Amino acid sequence: GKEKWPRGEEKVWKDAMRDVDTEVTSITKSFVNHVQTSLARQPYNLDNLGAYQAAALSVRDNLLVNWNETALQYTRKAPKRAYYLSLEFLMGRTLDNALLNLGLKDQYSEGVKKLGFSVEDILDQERDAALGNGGLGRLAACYLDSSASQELPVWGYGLRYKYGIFQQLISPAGDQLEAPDPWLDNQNPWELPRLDVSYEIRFYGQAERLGDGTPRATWSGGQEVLAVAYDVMIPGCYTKTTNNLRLWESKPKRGFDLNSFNAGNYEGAVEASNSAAAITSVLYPNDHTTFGKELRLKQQYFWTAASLADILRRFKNIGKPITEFPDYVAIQLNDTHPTLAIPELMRILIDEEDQPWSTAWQIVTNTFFYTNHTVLPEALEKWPVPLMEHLLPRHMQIIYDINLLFLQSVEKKFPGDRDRLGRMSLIEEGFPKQVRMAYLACIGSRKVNGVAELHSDLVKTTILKDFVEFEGISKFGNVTNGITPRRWLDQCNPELSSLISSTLKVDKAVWLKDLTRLEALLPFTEDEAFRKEWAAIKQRNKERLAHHVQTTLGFTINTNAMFDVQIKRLHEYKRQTLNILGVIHRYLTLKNMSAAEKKKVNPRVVFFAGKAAPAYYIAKLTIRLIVNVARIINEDPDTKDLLQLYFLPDYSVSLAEVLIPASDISQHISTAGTEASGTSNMKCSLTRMLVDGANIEIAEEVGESNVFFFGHLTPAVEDLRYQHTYHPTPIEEKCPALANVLNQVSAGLFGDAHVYEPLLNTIRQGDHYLLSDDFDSYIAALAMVDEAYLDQTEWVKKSIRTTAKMGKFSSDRAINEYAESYWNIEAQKIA
Ligand code: NBG
Repeated sequence: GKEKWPRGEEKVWKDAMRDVDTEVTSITKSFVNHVQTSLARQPYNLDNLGAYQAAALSVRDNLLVNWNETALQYTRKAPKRAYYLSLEFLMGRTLDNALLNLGLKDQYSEGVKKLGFSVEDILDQERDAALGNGGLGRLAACYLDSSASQELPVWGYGLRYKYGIFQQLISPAGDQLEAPDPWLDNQNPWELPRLDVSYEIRFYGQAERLGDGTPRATWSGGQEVLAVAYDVMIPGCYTKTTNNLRLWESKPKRGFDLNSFNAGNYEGAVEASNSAAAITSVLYPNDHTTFGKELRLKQQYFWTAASLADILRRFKNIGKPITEFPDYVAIQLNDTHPTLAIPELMRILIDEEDQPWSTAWQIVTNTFFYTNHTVLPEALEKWPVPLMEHLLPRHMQIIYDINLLFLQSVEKKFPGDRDRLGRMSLIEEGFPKQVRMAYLACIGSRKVNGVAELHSDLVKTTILKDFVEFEGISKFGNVTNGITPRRWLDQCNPELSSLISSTLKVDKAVWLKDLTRLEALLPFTEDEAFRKEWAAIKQRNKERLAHHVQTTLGFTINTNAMFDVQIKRLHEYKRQTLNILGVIHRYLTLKNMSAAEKKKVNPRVVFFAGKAAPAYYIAKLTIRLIVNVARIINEDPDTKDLLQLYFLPDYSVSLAEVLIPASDISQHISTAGTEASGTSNMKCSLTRMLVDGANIEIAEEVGESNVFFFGHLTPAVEDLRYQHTYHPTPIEEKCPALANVLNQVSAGLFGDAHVYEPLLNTIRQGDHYLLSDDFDSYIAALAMVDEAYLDQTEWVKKSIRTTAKMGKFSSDRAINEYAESYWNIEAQKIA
């Protein structure tokens, strides 16, 4: 039939348009006003997308007031500020988060309902801002939320990629396919283009030392590109403080070259403008690998140079001498990606501010802080010297100068230790020579930290060992990662959030900003009614996920089963392969069971989600194996009631928000010592496994009986690898159960007999990630999980206890550690 127009109550629409104050709240007024003016649409003919845009613009008006007041106050009071430089900000959706932080969710839900919309439908229209690969980018987003919520003067600086992380599709054969993510196509109501804030950024050209007894040089020629600012408001939770995330877009300096255009060379004319725009066109979809691509280096310099120019201009407005820069500015380097900020600030101080070398170096080394996010060797950034000399000739000179002085001081402390000089040099010998960015970041920073206790210890004892010996241990610290409880509890699990508030009789405004208050839940583990409600919420969250999968993929999921999730980037070190081989083992075991034995088995649904880097062949093969195993076992009448398996395509922040609250158990099963911290372990906050990253600290907090550990510990890993290389034992001997699983795959039980050989061979030969060492113990741990799940009372108690003890893992705790022990900044009350 014909749809009724307008949706909702006609009187509310009319009153809002005529601006009379009857039942109409200011919310419906501003909503309808945006429909008519900003969107230029007829209010009677509005779809969900239009409604989302109107709601977003209306909420944005609220944020703008706070954002302006915050900026004004920072300018007036000129406190020391911190800047978080990150090449990735994995923000996800904004509307729900903004509504909750402003405390306006209920009013908006009611307002849009009167106009004929459901707030859930509206929220669902928003596209994720997916300007990141995984944990590193999501951590940056959590830290922005926490900075604003803790009223800290922190700004983020990043790039405004036209295309975020690719959309993942699964082909009929089960392969990952990548499609572009044109997230800006529907316009982005959350960004404010600041055409008035722009800087010229130079590439290539010539650097010439003045040779006048000063360290100064000139840098000229080459290509000049414009960096234009786009601002994104970052609202704190129940506070006026609304900070800023400034993202740079690249533009050609002048439209295009008119001379070539007039001479009929249209293509030549637009070429230069294309190459300028290309810099911020796409996020590189790799984590934990570097490729030495010129465009990536361009991104890094473009972004750090624009950000530093902006920070410097703001500092200069205070009118203090440049030597006081570190008293007003702390700059956090999120991994090595922004390390060029170090030689860039040196260049500005020396060539433009005319400072002596030692003063400049003093300023630099008091301004920067460096966080390392991985010890995997393939992830440590190195840039070829010839590329650096070509693209950034002046910076390469400065790096050589830094290196010379640095090695002289090393030589002084360790005379004659040539090996040490070679190991510590910023330049790695070879063809070509390469600049070691982690070393540059380390010596150019005031402090260096890792992201979990275990990881920070590994940083100090492995990759930066020589630097600890040279600079002293006090420069090296740890800040264990955290996650924001606003998004990862209140927003994604609203029922649990209200149960917590009503049980504790504490407003969520309080406990969401002091997560240690969850400890007061502990006594309620003994309260049966509370436990029932806790379990019922989990059940409804599982049904919500099942509904999502049914409507998007058409699969029917058994919601009476245990939900077991592994959701994160695909990577060998994260061992999704161990998990899928474990699933096959379970399948084979079930196939051999009698009907009576099967009766005792608790059904399990295993979910995988995650993207693989497009060039990461083995990770993509793992996806293909998961998809094809799923096809066989989900159809097998012998087992399908007891075991289901799904690969959910296109993992994203918003998919995580549906998956995480529905999980009974989550797998964090990286080889010991390889996962720096992990943050999905905190998000899933129930039962997790293995002794890596922050899992150990989680177990310390929640109690070992609430997690399931297995496998070898970090100190054993090197020995085991040595054994693999020099005394290999055939898998048949070492681990018959695993050998059987591998043979079944090889024999074609899941189709494509030959296709998986390269994946299986990573285990048969070398087995760098120690699957054959840990498989038996992994299977035993899974059996313990099954066992524990049978006692539902105790299981729910475990779940409550775990949540109650998660206080430490709030990103508020983490950001306060950075603020106090690293940046030395203080909270600012915005009146
Ligand atoms: C990742 C680690 C994770 C960690 C996040 C955030 C990189 C280079 N590192 O373990 O692998 O949780 O950083 O610190 O992406």
